[in-house]
Amino acid sequence: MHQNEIDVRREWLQNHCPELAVSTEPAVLQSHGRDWTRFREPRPAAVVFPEHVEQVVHLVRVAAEHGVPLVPSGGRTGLSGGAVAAAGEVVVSLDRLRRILDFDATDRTVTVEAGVVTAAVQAYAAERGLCYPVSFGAEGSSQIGGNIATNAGGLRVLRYGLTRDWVAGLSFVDGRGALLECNAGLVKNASGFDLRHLLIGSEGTLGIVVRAMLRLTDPPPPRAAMVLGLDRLDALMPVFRAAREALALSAFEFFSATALQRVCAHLGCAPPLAEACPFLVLLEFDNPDGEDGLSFAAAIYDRCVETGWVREGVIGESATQARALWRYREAIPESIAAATPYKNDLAVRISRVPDFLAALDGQVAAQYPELEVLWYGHIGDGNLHMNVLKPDGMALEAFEQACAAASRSIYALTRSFGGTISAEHGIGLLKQADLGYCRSAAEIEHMRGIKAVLDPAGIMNPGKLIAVG
Ligand code: S2G
Ligand code: ZN
Repeated sequence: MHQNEIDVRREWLQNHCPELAVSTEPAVLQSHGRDWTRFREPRPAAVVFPEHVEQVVHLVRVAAEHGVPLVPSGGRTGLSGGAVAAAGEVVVSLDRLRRILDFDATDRTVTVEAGVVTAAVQAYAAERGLCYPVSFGAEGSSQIGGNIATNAGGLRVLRYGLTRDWVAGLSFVDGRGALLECNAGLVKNASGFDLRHLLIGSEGTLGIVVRAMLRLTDPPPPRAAMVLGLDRLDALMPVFRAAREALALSAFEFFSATALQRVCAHLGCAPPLAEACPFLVLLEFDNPDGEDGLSFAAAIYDRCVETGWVREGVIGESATQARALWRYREAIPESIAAATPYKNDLAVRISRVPDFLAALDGQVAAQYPELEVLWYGHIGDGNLHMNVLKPDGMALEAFEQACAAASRSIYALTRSFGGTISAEHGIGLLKQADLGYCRSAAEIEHMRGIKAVLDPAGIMNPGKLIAVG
């Protein structure tokens, strides 16, 4: 978009939304015009900071009248370019919609505005003897509105499911500027389509989530964690099945030795095991009985070693020890960020993981012979993060093109296993052209139809998730 068009859009904002806080500072355009992806240069016309829901309603109403594209922006921790504004759009930051509006101990719900940070909800629940259990590395900066827009999953989906499972109600502004309240905390409500679940995972393309009523649950019992070293990928699922049969698992994570090397270099720490095993598993489980309860874990460990699935392992019995073990897994994204990773976020049914991993391993070696590939992810959910690291000397555009080309065959393989090309990071901008690898033409046509109803002017996060027209 040319500068004079951007200037016209800024003037439009000033004339139609004079009460709205607006920034056109280059630093703000840069920081708020993107998420964690680095493959597109942000170039929004402006960033607005509504302080009340009514301001969002008015902005969307006039934007729909004048065809002004809007990009909702939360914690900007997205990983598929869903919050990138690269074409003169107006970024709608939810940063200032940060109120905790209500708590009900009987319903066990907390009602928050969309800009409330995930970790703030977790702390608020804990102060009241409850727990908001959706947890992931970015929780200290991600916002509830963005978590809902991408149906964020994270580290304990195995036990608690996804954000979708914890939204008792939500309010959103649709593409015409209408404010809709969905479900309002009812446990049962058999009164037709549940629009709440349309908005969850819609990546800002159907409307802007402005409030949410979140379910809370009992705090977890004391937990312990184990890191196990494996020599072979095909040992992964037998270990998972053995652990799940004997322990009350809350997480079952996997990462490769190369990922661990990056973490140890980044944190300046020693690895968790004496020997360098090619694959590692971190599992977390309820351990209410402390030292006495570890006999089950020890028995599982012994069985896995005897069968040759596991070479060695370490247990973190206390909360502090378990946290130290978690750090090896949680620190992977930050440890590789400087290498501009190209992220594949794949998932297949859990039962298909062994064959899928074996097929993928071979294909990746063929597709990326010269590139460093890291594997990690939530194997307990069938979700695998395969990150390709950009070599220092390689230009970003050439790197992205090489990875995107290789991704097509990886997506085709994923499709052949009935899997998805985006397990939790969303489709956003970066995978929009590849949606057909995991959704049928008929589904995509209906998705377009739903968008046409909720966003008839096509101003909601255009170019993300589904190509319109
Ligand atoms: C994970 C977080 C983001 C990333 O660590 O499970 O979903 O960089 C990811 O992959
Ligand atoms: Zn993940």
